[in-house]
Amino acid sequence: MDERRMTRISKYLARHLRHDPHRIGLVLDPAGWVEVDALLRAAAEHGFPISAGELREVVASNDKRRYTLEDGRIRANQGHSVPVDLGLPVTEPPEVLYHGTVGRFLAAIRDEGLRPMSRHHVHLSPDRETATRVGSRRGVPVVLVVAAGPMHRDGHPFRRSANGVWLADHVPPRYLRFP
Ligand code: HQG
Repeated sequence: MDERRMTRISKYLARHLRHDPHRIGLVLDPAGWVEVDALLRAAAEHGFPISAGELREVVASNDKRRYTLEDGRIRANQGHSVPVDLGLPVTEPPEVLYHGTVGRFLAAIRDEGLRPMSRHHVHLSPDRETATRVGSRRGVPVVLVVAAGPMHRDGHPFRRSANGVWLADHVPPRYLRFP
């Protein structure tokens, strides 16, 4: 499959497994899973046929391992805006994590810290390179350093998604270091 087709399928999955399952008549279970058969049927009925082989290939070779396929079901590993409980355990984070953003958000972030905005969690990266990539989606990236160790010891829960993204409910400004 060529790169463009892969990206199109991945974006289609993100839209319907994270944000808008109802658009194609899908219902996610409380943990975000849907039967693969139901997904493929719904996609075909709504003008975007995907073969089972293509789905497997997209899941297996996705650059960020965005999806998990198991026991005939599929779900997005993170990034939902619809309410789902991924059932991820609270986990001790590394001392330092990173968040990639852009200059125009800095004033608000200094003021109120990092907020989940339209997602369920604030997304934090384990390394600077990843955070830089995340920030670059919106413009010239600015990487903030998050004092995850102290935050954890102060009782803030951290979780890690199946693809290595660290998730927090909110990062108060005192745990952030700005460049
Ligand atoms: C910013 C992609 C104003 C925040 C990536 C970000 C990631 C604030 C934007 C994943 C703010 C939200 C998530 C505040 C945070 N005031 N702006 N108080 N607090 N922001 O897309 O972290 O390709 O929801 O800095 O790789 O950019 O979808 O979050 O710029 O892992 O798999 O508000 O999305 O993964 O944007 O990206 P997002 P994000 P996928």
